[in-house]
Amino acid sequence: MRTAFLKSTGQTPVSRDGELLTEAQISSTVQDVVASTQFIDIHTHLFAPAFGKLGLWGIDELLTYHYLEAEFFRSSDTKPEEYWLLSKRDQADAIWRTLFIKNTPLSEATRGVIAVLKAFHLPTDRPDLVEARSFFKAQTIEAHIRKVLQMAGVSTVVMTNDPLDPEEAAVWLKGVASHRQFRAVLRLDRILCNWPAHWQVLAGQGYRVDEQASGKSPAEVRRFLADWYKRMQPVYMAVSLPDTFEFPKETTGNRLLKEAVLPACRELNLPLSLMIGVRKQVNPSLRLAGDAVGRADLRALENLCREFPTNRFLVSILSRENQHELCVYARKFSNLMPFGCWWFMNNPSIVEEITRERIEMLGTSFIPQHSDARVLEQVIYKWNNTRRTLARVLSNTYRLLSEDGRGVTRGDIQRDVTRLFRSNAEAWMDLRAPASDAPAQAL
Ligand code: RAT
Ligand code: ZN
Repeated sequence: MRTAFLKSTGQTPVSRDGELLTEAQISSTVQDVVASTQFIDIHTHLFAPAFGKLGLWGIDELLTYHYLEAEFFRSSDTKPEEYWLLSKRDQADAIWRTLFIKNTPLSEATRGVIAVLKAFHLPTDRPDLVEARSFFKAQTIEAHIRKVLQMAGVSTVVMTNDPLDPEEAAVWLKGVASHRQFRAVLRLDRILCNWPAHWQVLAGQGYRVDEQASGKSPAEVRRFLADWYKRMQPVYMAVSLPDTFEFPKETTGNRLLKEAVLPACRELNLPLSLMIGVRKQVNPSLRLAGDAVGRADLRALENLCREFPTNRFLVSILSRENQHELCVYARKFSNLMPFGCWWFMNNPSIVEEITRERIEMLGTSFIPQHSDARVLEQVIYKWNNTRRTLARVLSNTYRLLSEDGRGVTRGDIQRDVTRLFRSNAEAWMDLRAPASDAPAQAL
């Protein structure tokens, strides 16, 4: 069927797969395609089962997510120092009572817990968590992971792997079997943002580095990254940077960025993810929930994209005020890939605004979302929310396109959704399953 506009101009549609959709069909087709396409989740804090206790899942972890802890302290008389003394189970009970029973769970993060409970047919309004706890206790992790990823419509999740985290490094050093659905990322925060506190760990492992990152240090950090590349087979390297990040500026972090990380990314053909705009620990008593946001000067990003045209930068920005500039820079530099609506940006109203803006300025040449899930089951609600918002934004965009004179087919919609949620990531990262499931070599 052709659109009214095409009929009225007498224009012959170009030959493309499928019939042109009417306005009424556009929205149902978009919903269908968005629901049936398997997405790649390019940034999470989840772990493959081989990492044991590092991988968080279940009701107590869902309720003690730091997004909920921040909300809890606003509605409870419990002081952070009292809360941290409680067991995880007691913390979860306190949050459930405060945010879900004494108050209506209206916020994005609280609604997320409700959506997860509903997805598993668990009660959403009981005063206690007995049923939910016994459900999660009965799950075995491997099968549960498969089921949850399938429910979320996600084929592959990208982890966040810190080689300087002692607990995590110990697992890698033992040798980890690769997992079909979990890919690694080499996270560099400790190296690039707090070198003075961490250089000795590298020195202790035989890398000839010093506190000033002088002399051979950058070359030795490159050797360290190459060694960890062999262990992790990461799909990119990543760092989260403060709102005050400047480049170029003579700092230890920038020297290591320029002389170690960027050359290593070029040699290994890996993109570098820059997540810019965090203001760490504005309220340390809240621990992980104590970070905030600041507007960044994106000229630092401009300088990096221009000075290092053979490096590729995957970029997410924390401040709403920076989002438009990010789109403008992406129009200037094809080695810049905007991704996701990160952390404080991951609310439906803001996701809608940012995604609309990105489509208007970049078409499909960006990656709209990642889940940032820290607790396995969060992928269910986070991706459900993304699909809901995306379907609205895309339907509206296709309706406008159709009105403007270019009818759309299901094939067009499928190609676009696949590009947004799969092919852009695949083109930037090698996401093919590692060759064998044999344990990675312990180096
Ligand atoms: O969104 C979060 O959970 C934050 O705490 C951060 O972990 C952030 O996503 C990051 O990767 O630094
Ligand atoms: Zn994250």
